[in-house]
Amino acid sequence: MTDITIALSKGRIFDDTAPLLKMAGIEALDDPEKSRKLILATNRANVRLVIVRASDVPTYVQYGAADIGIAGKDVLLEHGGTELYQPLDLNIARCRMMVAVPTGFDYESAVFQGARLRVATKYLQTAREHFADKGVHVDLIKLYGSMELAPLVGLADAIVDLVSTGNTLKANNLEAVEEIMPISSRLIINQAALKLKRETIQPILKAFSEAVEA
Ligand code: PRT
Ligand code: MG
Repeated sequence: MTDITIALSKGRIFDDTAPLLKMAGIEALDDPEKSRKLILATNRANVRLVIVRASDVPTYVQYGAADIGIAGKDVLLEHGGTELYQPLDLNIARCRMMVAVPTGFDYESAVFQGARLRVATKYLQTAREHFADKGVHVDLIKLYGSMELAPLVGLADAIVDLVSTGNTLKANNLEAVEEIMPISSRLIINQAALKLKRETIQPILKAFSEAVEA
């Protein structure tokens, strides 16, 4: 049996993926929230899970350190998706990529005037493309977390961030003013692995797509 390594992050992606894995006959022997292990064995001797930072998943798969990965579209857009086969939208960990501003800020006027807008975000590629399409000049400020703080302390006029319930925005007196795109997580596969390990990967892929349909 060919060995298969699946890369995913703990938290919401693991939580939403576990039922799909189960339907594909794969169950982790440890809970990543409780264990400190980074490599988790599964009920299948030839399948293991590696627990990595969400934004590192495409890198592990790109270089073949993992054969399969599960990553958000937000992460894949920033990574560029080079050399990754992306056969399946798993429809999990869903949220929306949005532009948000302090409540009451006149975003429509700010973008129509052609005035420069300062935008703080972790998603530089996505933000750059979005504002370029609108013909709006932006100064992008790269942050690694808590984007919501930036407009409150004068670091930026607006942020580009993921929104699910909207509670984080509300708690910080911000409001979403534009949706950039809906986001969900996708299955990604190393292209060489797909060819070399086809007999093992294909049934897993099939089981995943049936689980998503169900
Ligand atoms: O947390 P860490 O810094 O390690 O990395 P990460 O944030 O990239 O990972 P993780 O596990 O938090 O998210 C993994 C993936 O889940 C992301 O890449 C998205 O595709 C997806 N996802 C779905 C989300 C959300 N929903 C989400 N709400 N990722 C982040 N958020 C954050 C958002 O950035 C904001 O800070 O939650 C906050 C808003 O939530 P609400 O419910 O208050 O709107
Ligand atoms: Mg997070």
